[in-house]
Amino acid sequence: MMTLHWSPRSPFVRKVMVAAHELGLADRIRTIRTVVSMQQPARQLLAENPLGKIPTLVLADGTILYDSLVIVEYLDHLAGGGRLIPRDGHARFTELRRHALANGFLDMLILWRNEREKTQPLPALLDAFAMKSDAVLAALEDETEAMSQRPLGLAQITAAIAGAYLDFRFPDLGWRDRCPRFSAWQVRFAERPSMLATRIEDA
Ligand SMILES: N[C@@H](CCC(=O)N[C@@H](CS)C(=O)NCC(=O)O)C(=O)O
Repeated sequence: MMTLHWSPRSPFVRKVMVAAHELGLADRIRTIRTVVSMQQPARQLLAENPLGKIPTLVLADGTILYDSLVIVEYLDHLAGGGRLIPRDGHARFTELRRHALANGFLDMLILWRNEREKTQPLPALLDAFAMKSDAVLAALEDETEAMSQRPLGLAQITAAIAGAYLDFRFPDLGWRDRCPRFSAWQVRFAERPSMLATRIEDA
């Protein structure tokens, strides 16, 4: 049995859990609720992951894995390899680059949310986040068709989770009206059992 430091709100944890469901490995993962905050690092977690972040996965033999990309690579390897991240060639690097786009978007959304919740957010930073977010959404809209023609993979999982995270934390952004193709694709993807089983919630 593997143990995953988990929270129902983290999009990175969700990425790992969606991958586990898609690979048929979810029942080999025990989740433990781990509360993290940038302002108050969780002491116990630091012993396992010095970065103090979730997801962090502890294997049966005590081996510790982070971050979410490494954990998904490991799960994919357990499931035979090359299933969510193609093994080689152009397909592999396109998958990883698209994952980096959606994952970098999530990293940025977390920083953006922190900034805008401050009593005195830096206007230049808020403008920069808005500008980059527009550019990422335009790229996702542009790439939706090509991405959706690929077999299920980590890029699709991460992009769909980013869309759901926008609904959850940035309902004011109006991304669905601005990205009709990405939005329609995301709605369909969100119906997968792996997505339904891992819905993000404020709990
Ligand atoms: N690059 C990391 C990002 C993980 C991450 O930022 N997790 C957040 C929760 S959504 C966290 O643990 N934050 C606590 C902190 O930054 O101290 C990954 O892909 O796993």
